Amino acid sequence: MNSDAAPGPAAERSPAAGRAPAPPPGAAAAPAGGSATLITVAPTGAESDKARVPALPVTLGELVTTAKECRAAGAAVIHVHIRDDRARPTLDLGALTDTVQALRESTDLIIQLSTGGAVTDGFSARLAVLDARPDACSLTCGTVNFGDEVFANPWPFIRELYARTKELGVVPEFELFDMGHVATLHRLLADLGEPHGGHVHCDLVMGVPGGMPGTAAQLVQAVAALPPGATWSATGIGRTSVPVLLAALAAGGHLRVGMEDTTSYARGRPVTGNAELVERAAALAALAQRPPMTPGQARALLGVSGDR
Ligand code: KMH
Ligand code: ZN
Repeated sequence: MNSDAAPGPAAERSPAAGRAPAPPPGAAAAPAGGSATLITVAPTGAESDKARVPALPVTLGELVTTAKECRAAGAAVIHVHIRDDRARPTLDLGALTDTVQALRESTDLIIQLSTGGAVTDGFSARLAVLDARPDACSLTCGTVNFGDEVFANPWPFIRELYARTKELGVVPEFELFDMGHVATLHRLLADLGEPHGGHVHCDLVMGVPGGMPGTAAQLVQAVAALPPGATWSATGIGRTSVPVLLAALAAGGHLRVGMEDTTSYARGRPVTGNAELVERAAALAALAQRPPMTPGQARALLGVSGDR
């Protein structure tokens, strides 16, 4: 969805830096980032067309190169969608497994596979993504209008996917496109308990046409509604990318950037590669006195074990 318009310095605190103390229920969340910022890169997505966005990484080679560049620029997590040999989105399990292996061999990034896929993907294929044995996965907490399409996430699917993450030891990141998704996250945790890894981390996906707007006021409202002790990242789609990034830093959150979410660096200036989006995020995080987290620090924050 894109509606446009040197490894990070080590954090100054312990590897657990970035995990927030639990605020009382209902209170505005305490700063979620400690002294370091978790940067996730989402390099590809399922929506942009390679013919229109030539810099989009769609082959395994392009993805590995992008991953290394983004790691060097300050990313700690990579959110992965893959494409087939005609650059169309695919959830082919063999290709996903090869991708996890290749990324694991070439970087120390936390590998988070998308279980959202494309709006056309069925539930069984989306569940099967976990069989590629990533470190982590996205888990969207509700259905949302998605431009002219619908991104379907009914409760029974959410519940089954979450249960499967716990069985397989995959750390979920809860994707929240709307305030109703926050309510569903509370319901999910009440029903099935804490995630694998023992820590709740969310990503506010803002500015999707049909979801919550990418504004500072909306971000503050969403953060205040998160479960106590949760950490969070935010990403703004399209032209909301920079405002959401700045609001997230100001509110103590973490960041997701990448060509899945925006293909314009600035008005009229296409992104030339994912690394420049990570570089900008890392520079702004450093300016905010919260430099990028290393993957090792991110593993400690998120509860991702390093032994897969
Ligand atoms: N491509 C969107 C329909 C996710 O990765 O989990 C869904 C998406 C969310 O990108
Ligand atoms: Zn995605």
